[in-house]
Amino acid sequence: MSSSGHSPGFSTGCAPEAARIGAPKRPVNRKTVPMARTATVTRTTKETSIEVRLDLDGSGASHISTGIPFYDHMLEQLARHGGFDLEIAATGDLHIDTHHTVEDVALAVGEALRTALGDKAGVRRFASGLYPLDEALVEVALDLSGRPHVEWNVPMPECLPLGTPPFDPSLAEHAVSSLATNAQITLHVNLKSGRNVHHIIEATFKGLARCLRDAVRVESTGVPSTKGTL
Ligand SMILES: [Mn+2]
Repeated sequence: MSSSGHSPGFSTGCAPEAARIGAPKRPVNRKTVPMARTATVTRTTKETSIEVRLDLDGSGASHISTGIPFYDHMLEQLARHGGFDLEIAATGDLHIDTHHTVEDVALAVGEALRTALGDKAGVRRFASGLYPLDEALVEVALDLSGRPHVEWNVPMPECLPLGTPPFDPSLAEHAVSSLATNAQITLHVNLKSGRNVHHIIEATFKGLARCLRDAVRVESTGVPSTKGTL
């Protein structure tokens, strides 16, 4: 039996001073209270107005409206294959072109990812894979490193912009790198093969989603870094 004074069998009629002052009125078992990994990001500039809600531990449900149908289609892939719940409501200066809206939505989603991940306690951290879509094959590897770094090796075949308003294929790199930069992840994307631009971009978003799903999975305790922080 310990002589610390905490044992209920060791009655002195009075608990030690430090134990009485520091003790919570209703003890909480932290292990039974899961941390919500969610974020809400509002981003407003003269070019765009964006609201993003993200739940990393969702069901893949999404409600996405950017005003750019092809981009909505890609962001739905992110939610579905990431296992996230994702809501995005964006309005932007589409009368100029789709560039600002694509970029700012990606920045907001990246910020939501970074915020929802918190201190990254227990996360798997690394993920990679090969993702096919018909003839297209894309390799994605990422690290929730806390250091934004993007290697994009996806030579896009000549292609007309996709959808109306148009999503120019060159915006795929801008979207993915903006997201990764604000999420503070290290990301490599390599096109292994592919001819259809829709397929190449969609395989990229699906691969990014699947890697994020794997990397954010909580599989232990503590921060997975010898530095002690990510
Ligand atoms: Mn598609």
